Amino acid sequence: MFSIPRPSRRHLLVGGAVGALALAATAVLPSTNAMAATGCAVTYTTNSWQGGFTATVTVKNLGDPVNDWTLGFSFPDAGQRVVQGWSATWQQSGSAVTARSMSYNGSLGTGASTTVGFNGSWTGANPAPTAFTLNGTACTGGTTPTTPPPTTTPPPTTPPPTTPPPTGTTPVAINGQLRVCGVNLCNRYGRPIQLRGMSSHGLQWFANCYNDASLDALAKDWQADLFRISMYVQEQGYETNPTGFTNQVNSLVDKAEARGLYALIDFHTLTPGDPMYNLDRAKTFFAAVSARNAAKNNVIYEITNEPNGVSWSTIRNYAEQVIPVIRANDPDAVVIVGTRGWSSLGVSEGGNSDEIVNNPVRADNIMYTFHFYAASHKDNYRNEVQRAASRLPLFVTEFGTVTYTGDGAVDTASSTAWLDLLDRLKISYANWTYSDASEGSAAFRPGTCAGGTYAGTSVLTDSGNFMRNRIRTPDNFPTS
Ligand code: IDC
Repeated sequence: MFSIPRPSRRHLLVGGAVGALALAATAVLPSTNAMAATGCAVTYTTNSWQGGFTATVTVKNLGDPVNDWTLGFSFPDAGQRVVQGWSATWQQSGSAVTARSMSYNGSLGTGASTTVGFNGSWTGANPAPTAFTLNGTACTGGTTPTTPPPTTTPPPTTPPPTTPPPTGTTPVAINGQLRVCGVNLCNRYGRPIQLRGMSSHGLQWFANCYNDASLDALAKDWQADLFRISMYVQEQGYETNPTGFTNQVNSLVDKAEARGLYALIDFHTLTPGDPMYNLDRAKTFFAAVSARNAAKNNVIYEITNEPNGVSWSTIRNYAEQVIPVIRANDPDAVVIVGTRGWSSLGVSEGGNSDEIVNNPVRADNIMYTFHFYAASHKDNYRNEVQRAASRLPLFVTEFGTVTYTGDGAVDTASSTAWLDLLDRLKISYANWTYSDASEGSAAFRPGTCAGGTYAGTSVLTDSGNFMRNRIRTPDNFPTS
């Protein structure tokens, strides 16, 4: 059978002309020999724009199972370069490129496939490579060293899909394990998606708001994709009872999983603003939650909420110590790193995103946090997000429709401008808060959580109504 070119992907949100290339070079023939069988099929797809591209490479093992693998190919044009890869160790020498498997995707059974990718640059032209090898064997189809493949079997007319179609309709059932590709958050089809959801308030204060009924309402009535679990570290939070808060977070991860919601585990540092103050606690906490939740595909880790009063290099140093702790247990999960000035990309402390672009965290599959409060943060912040979004993967893990105090009236005009921007850029978000706190940012009226009814609009504040209307619109997640 022959695989067909995959459809061209959505373009990245980067200025300039967008082109798409798709290539599939395979001749897949059944193996009939028990001797060491080799063979492979590769699909290489790019989103390309002037000077840059993102490549998604799916490798299918048609031979005997392997425990690790090296993919090889050559760029046809001398100006093509791998800039930053993911899900493999990428190297380039001249035009020859290799991608070595990671510990978590090295084992590939017969017929199994895995997807890796990279951001690249090009100068003259950006043609797709035409020949690939897997552990030295050309990826032209299933072959055995000694027996020629039978030629009598007619090929089926359609190839099996590389990624099976979803078996459910929840956000996690459709999108599966997420990963960062280029500046986007991508689903298991390698397509950019936006997750829209709500943040809890501090678990130490509002535990009674997070239960089966409230999470049912979030998943079914609000049609949300995401639940942010905001675990304060200070203010009577984690530091006072590490085991208790760790268990509480884990149980909410399970409740999110049961409803097909992504769970964003927020290590909610706020005061003091230096994340290093909590470094040891962060390592202990993330070692525990990443080990416990490694097998799940709905978990995203947010390692520090709002660093403030510290340099970007300190935040980066913190990230480069905490991320390996998570990766050791849960190598494929997306990790989100807070930014300077209360996660304002530096803007609230007189900086901007250049400090991150010039000095990024040395880890792959990560995103950077941006927070805003719509009544306080307006055009200059929106402009910076728009500018940064073509260069950095951004995730709005928290925002309010009100002022930065968390209180006051909904600023409908500014909130609408913000969410329209995030929708257009496919930037995921969580709104502060899914709680009945006596403050304008809370979605529920005071006393709602004691009452136990969460669905519908009668329990909602102005902010809750505004957010439910935004979040309930269809996601239209891509499924191929
Ligand atoms: C606020 C809560 C408020 C609480 C205060 C201090 O709404 O009830 O007393 O924290 O813990 C943030 C923070 C978030 C803030 C929120 C609103 O991440 O913890 O919550 N905010 O002030 N950054 C900007 C605004």
